[in-house]
Amino acid sequence: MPRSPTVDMAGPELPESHPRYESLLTRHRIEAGVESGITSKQGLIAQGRGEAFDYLLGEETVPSADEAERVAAAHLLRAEHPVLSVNGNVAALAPGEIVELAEATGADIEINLFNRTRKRMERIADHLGEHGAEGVKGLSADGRVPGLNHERAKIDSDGIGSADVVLVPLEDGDRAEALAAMGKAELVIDLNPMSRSAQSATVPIIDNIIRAVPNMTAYANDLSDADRKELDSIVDSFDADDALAAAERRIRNPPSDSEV
Ligand code: PTJ
Repeated sequence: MPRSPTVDMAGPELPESHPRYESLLTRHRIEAGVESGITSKQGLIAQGRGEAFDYLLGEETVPSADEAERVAAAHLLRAEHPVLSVNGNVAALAPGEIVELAEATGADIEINLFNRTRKRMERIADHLGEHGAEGVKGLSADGRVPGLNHERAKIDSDGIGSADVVLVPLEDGDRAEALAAMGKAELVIDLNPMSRSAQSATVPIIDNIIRAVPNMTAYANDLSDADRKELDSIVDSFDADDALAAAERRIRNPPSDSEV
């Protein structure tokens, strides 16, 4: 069963009973992120795109996404060097949740921005630090993703550069494809099952980041005693095309009220 997200940064006067509580809370976090220089203005547009798909998915973690989140947790646990990539939207929406996932899986956290400025990088690093992150990577940028000519190509050689498994939430398609070409297993969180990032992922997670990350952490904790054989079998049983098709089916055929 999917777990509810922890909501520790409630917006102004937002009663939890409000039917659109989660959606309004998410908007509030993005707005606050833009105001504090963490999230880019383009992040507002990305948020709107995501919301439209979330609405179509019923604003809940559908069973295929729940399965993908368990599989992603297994990938992170068996990785030699897992890294969680963070951009301005991720930092605003789920900073504490990312830190908890890193702790549960032994992953590094690396900031990677499309609209990269030194100031934003530092603000995001400070913000993650306030949520308990240590040793956040991304600032040295001594490595490159081959085949990309924008700021997202900049990576740390001891971070994403040497990672075998990378979580890339709210990614753009170019970089997702380039990281896949580097041979990394990519866990992509994206509400749009038709996006290039989701399509090129080893594990596409078609869910809202604010639900997906806490659920992955819960699964990582459940699986903390699992041996390599069990983790391998969880990973091997997953079919990315099936997961994408299931999400698309759900969008095209929402359950009727009587089935919910
Ligand atoms: O902080 P920066 O400078 O690195 O910029 C980050 C953004 C997000 C602005 C940049 O990567 C961008 O423009 O992204 P796109 O191309 O708009 O893609 C964002 C994808 O994330 C879209 O497919 C959305 O459907 C999806 N998305 C948006 N909000 C969420 C989401 N997926 C999961 N959870 C969300 N809350």
